[in-house]
Amino acid sequence: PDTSKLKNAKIIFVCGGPGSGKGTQCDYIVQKYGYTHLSTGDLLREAVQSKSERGEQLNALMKEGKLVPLEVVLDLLKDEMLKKIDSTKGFLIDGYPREVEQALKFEQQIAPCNLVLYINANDETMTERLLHRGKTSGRVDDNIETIKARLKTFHDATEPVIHHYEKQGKLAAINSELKPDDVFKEVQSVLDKVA
Ligand code: B4P
Repeated sequence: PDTSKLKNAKIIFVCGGPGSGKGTQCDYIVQKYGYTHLSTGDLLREAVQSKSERGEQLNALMKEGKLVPLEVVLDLLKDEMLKKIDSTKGFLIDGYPREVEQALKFEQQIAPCNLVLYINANDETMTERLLHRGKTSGRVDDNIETIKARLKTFHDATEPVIHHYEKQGKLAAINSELKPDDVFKEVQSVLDKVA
């Protein structure tokens, strides 16, 4: 698709480990600041619903706690951004980038990001939250084996993204060990300066 319309879009990436509270904080942010929330995890789960062969492959990767191919995620994001660009003040892109290559490709093909929120919790906290959610979520990846694999993927592939943006001075790290409301106070102190 022609993405030239997107090149001046305001873009906030929301990064963090599995279960760190990314989606949770995005819901709060949308309520207060009115950005368009795009969760790559949600977009992929919708793609899986289609029951296509492609969907089956994506589901298998998610079940293993691995990243799906970069082109798949980038195409989903482009399509959704183009649908919303005329009516939005900016995009909150949740769960992306998950590897440095995703960051580079996005910025080459779409636009540079303005800010990266790093929602930061430790492995024990993230594991507990996901196991708790797993009791009712029905998600293929909220079980102990997959959670371990997701944490490994996060440390190996996604932490370098954090350092990449820290070096560029675009990173805002948020302590996500607190209650959701208190985490959001920290998020607001960052966004009030830029939003
Ligand atoms: P995601 O859907 O992004 O899954 P997630 O990391 O668990 O985040 P989510 O937003 O659901 O949960 P949150 O932390 O808010 O990704 C799933 C899979 O999709 C990946 O493993 C990968 O395979 C694939 N994928 C996604 N994006 C990709 C990409 N860009 N490239 C390649 N592959 C990709 O919350 C978790 C739980 O914690 C909730 O139950 C919540 O209620 C609770 N919680 C949150 N904050 C809390 C707090 N402060 N205190 C207590 N509980 C809290």
